Order: sequence, then structure tokens, then C-alpha cells
Amino acid sequence: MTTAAATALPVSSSSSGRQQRQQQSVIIDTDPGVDDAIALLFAFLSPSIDVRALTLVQGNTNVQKCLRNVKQILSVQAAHERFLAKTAAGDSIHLHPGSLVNREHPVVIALGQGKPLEGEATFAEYYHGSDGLGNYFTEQAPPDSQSAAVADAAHAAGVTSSDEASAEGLYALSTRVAEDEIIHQLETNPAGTIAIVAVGPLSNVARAIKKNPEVMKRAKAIYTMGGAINVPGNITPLAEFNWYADPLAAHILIASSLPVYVLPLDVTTVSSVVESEYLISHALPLHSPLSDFVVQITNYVLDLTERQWGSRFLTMHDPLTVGALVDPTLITFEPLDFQVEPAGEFSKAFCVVDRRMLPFAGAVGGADADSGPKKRTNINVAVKGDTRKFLKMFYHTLFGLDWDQIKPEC
Ligand SMILES: [Ca+2]
Repeated sequence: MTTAAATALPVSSSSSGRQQRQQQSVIIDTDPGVDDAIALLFAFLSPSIDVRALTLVQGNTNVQKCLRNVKQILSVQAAHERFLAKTAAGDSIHLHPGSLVNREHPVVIALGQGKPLEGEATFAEYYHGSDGLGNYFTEQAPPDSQSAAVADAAHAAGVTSSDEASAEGLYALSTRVAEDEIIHQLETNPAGTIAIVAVGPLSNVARAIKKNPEVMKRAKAIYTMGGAINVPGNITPLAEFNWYADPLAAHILIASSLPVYVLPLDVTTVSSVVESEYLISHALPLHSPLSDFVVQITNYVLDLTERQWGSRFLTMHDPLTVGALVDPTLITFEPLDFQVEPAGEFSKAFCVVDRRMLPFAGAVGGADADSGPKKRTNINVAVKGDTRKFLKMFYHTLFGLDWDQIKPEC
């Protein structure tokens, strides 16, 4: 395993001779978050993705902690790129244009308002740790042991502090609030070129829709990880966390006429499971800044899944969502006409699917006698994910590893 690791890492960079694919520019709306962190690293390392802006939303934790986390993620990514450049043989390795250290412009970071459209914020620190990053910053851990170990590991890996990362020009804090930054990015780029990837509660996206619905039509597409269509929820019997944390925001997006691609629990929980056994045994020996970081932030979740479900695994909801843009063949989408319950004592954020055939005139929310049944087709829902393809992308992009060699039997 170690031998494979030693030759594997540079694969995640682009060689000078490789044809660059057209890049997809994205705004990632995120609440990092353990799987958000991995999704961001995945996006930065994917040559086909150009991350223009990161807009932060309360969710897994509050926006202040999200900001600290995202700065650390950027710092780890930059350290990883320097590591790749240093370990590459001769001058044959060139980081792709979207890489942080080669960017002409820093990644823009904008903070959201830190609250849902209505009511109080709901956090998921029970799953992501008190800092939202698997207790990477060790708020609950014994300060003299684990935090020192993390600091030592970060120093050894060349990971800088967030201030140093800013000084390096890796990121720039926007003076705009998140919804205004989304609008600004769409206004100042050609229509139909920017995709929004929303992997947290939809507060920022919904505020942007409410504020400037016309400009939002300039988005090429909006991808959202959220909802539970035909499966139970993960925070209530009916609701998935992201949409439950701001059900009115989810309602506004799904009721809109925008081109939306939904990755619900139905697909993410079965198509993105990374087993600890393989992650630890193959990523850990690499000892790159990125692999060390991923192992550090995932330990908390792995301990949790072992306590709760008896096995150590990670469900990569957010990386799978980024993967849908990296490779359009990864996920199969089908149009689905549904609404999100914006309130309700027991049904908050429930996905109300219109399964009627609408054979009669005057059906509520449906047809009239002249034009026949009308179902909306702008909301596309993932119905199938290629698990093996995702795992192959995951291990290759983050660690330069070949999944076909790690687990060739399935
Ligand atoms: Ca998230």
C-alpha cells in the first residue's frame, strides 16, 4: 500500500502534455462541515472546476466557525499544491489553472447572514464536532495533547495560519454579504456560465432569489444537496438536514423556475459511502498535507458512526454533489414535480411529490381543461449514482490512488 502511495500523489496534478478540458466556473455555497471540506478540496483539485467564490451559510456550524474552517481548508490546499510541486519529478508536473497557487485572482469568500429566513438556526455539531470540522481545532479535546499534535502535524505539513494564507493571496474576504456576492458574480460574468453548487442550507441562495430573481436566471444551473424524496430523513422522520435547517429557503428554490439539480439522500447515502478501512489504509500512508488533514477531520465522524451504527464509514454527500459537475455521467437526473413543505409541526421540509396523473381539469396545482396536465420540468432530481465511478474519482482526485487496484473485485 505504501508503495502505491509513493507513486500515486502526483497523478492529481495535470501534466504539461495533458489536454485541459473547458472549466466550469462555480460558486460553492457551503457550511463546512467535514464532507464540505472534502468537497472543497475535491473541487480545487478537479481541473474541470474553477471555484470563483465560496459563500458561507450557517448549517453544520455557525458562519464564524465556517469562516475559520474554510480559511484552514484553503491553507491545506495551498500546502498540498506546494507539496505536489516539490515532489513531482523534474518539471513534468504543472498544477492546473484552477489551482490556488497559480490563480490570477484569489478565491472570494463571502459570509451569509448566519440565520435562516425564518426562525432560529439549526446546527449539526453533533455530527461534525463542536468546531464543525471534526474537532480539528480541538475545542472539546484535551488542549495540551491533541491540539499540540494537530499544530505539530500542520506545521510539519507546511500548512500556514489563515493570516498567512490571506497574505499569500489565496483568498479575499468580500465586503458583500453572501447573497449579494452571488448576485455580483452572476451580474459580472456572462449569462449561463456560472453554476451554483449549494451544499448547505439554502438561506443564501433563497435570499439572492428574493432580492434579484432576474439576475438569478443568469446561473447556468443550481445544484443542491438536500431533501429526502422516497427515503426517511436524517434529522426528522421526513426531513433531510440542509432543507430542514431552512425549509422556507428550500421551498423558494424548488418552487422557482430556475434550472435546479437536486441530490437527495435517496442517492447520496447509497452512492457516496467511503469505508474507513480503505481510506485509512491507503490515504494515511501518503502523509501529504491533504491526506493528513482528511484523516484528522474524519476521525470524529468515524468514531460516531462506529458508536451509532457499528462500523466506521463516511457518507460523502457534498463531494458527490461536486462530482456531478466534474463528470455529468456520474449521476442520472430525472425531472420531478414536487414542493418543499416550508412549515409544519411534523412535516417541516418534507418533499411533497405530485404523483397524480392529473387526468381531470381543475386539479389543484395541476391542469386546466384546455391545455392538459402540466408538470414542471425545471427541477431535476438525482435517481441514480454510479458508486464505483464516484469512488474512483474520489481516490484519484484527492490522493492520486487507483480504486481499481484498491478494490478490483467489485
Ligand atoms: Ca454541507
